[in-house]
Amino acid sequence: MKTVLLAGGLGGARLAPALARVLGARRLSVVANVGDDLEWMGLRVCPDLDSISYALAGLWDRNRGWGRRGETFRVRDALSALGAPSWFNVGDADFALHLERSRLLDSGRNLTDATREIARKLGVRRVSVLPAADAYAPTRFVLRDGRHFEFQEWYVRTRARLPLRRIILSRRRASAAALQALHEADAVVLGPSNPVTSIGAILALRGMAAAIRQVARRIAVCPVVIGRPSADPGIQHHARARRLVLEAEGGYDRPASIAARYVGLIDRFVLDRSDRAEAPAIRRLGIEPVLSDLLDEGVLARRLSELASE
Ligand code: FO1
Repeated sequence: MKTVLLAGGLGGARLAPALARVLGARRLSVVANVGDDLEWMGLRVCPDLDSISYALAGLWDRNRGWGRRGETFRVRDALSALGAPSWFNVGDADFALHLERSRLLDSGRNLTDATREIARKLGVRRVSVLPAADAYAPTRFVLRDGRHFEFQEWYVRTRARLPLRRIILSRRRASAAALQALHEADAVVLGPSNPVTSIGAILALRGMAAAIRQVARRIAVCPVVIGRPSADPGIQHHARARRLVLEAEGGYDRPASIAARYVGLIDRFVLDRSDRAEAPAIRRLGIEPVLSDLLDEGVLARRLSELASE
């Protein structure tokens, strides 16, 4: 039994280690969004790939929701003192990873190979972490005031405060390794990540949707639990981004509205028990609603493992 998890940074970093424990690491491949990638100080930064690799290696800063635990920011501070841009906070050890990835890419390796090498050095055991695309494929935004921003400029620099008019997802080719993993999979899980800028950015890549439709069991996990907003300010920023992104797409930050984006692609949609009132609307979409506990990754991973093998 092989399972592929499609995911963004936060949702992927939380769920992937639990899923690896339940399924067995060899049986899991994680395809990470690359729409959040940016060029920073001449280096290629891949936040979602890195969050997932750090989490699988036990290095992820879960409280902050990105980067490594115990980071220092001396390079950022020194750059800032020199007058360099400093709105994107890259930690010192994280900087080292971006330097090494950029060196591997400059030496002719593709992002799939560079990611594999780095994950192995970080101590990721057996789980394959695969970029959704090898090409640079950033998500772009048209703001309501007409300005154009790349993902991180809007998300971090403005803290997702400016309303969006349009979201432009890259149509570059999906990576050969991601397509191959889907080809060999018995189940695919669309993770609890932003349905447009994380999962949608993966689905928009050429070849991806067709590869997913060929997998026997296709499951999505809802990224939202209604009425349980987190007290964590970092997460509020994340939730605001999701609301503005869905608004720009004419949708709502609710389970049934998110499930509607996946019609024709998935058979089952896992949502939190407390949102059971949404289940009939999901069933009317032709998708089977499955209730679980979305705030407990262990419980969720066990439920997903059952669904993947049923
Ligand atoms: N998120 C922030 O809110 N502020 C930051 O300064 C920031 C820096 C950063 C550096 C490296 C990295 O891998 C991620 C970083 N993130 C930061 C997180 C990132 O913007 C988002 O969490 C993801 O792109 C969303 O999935």
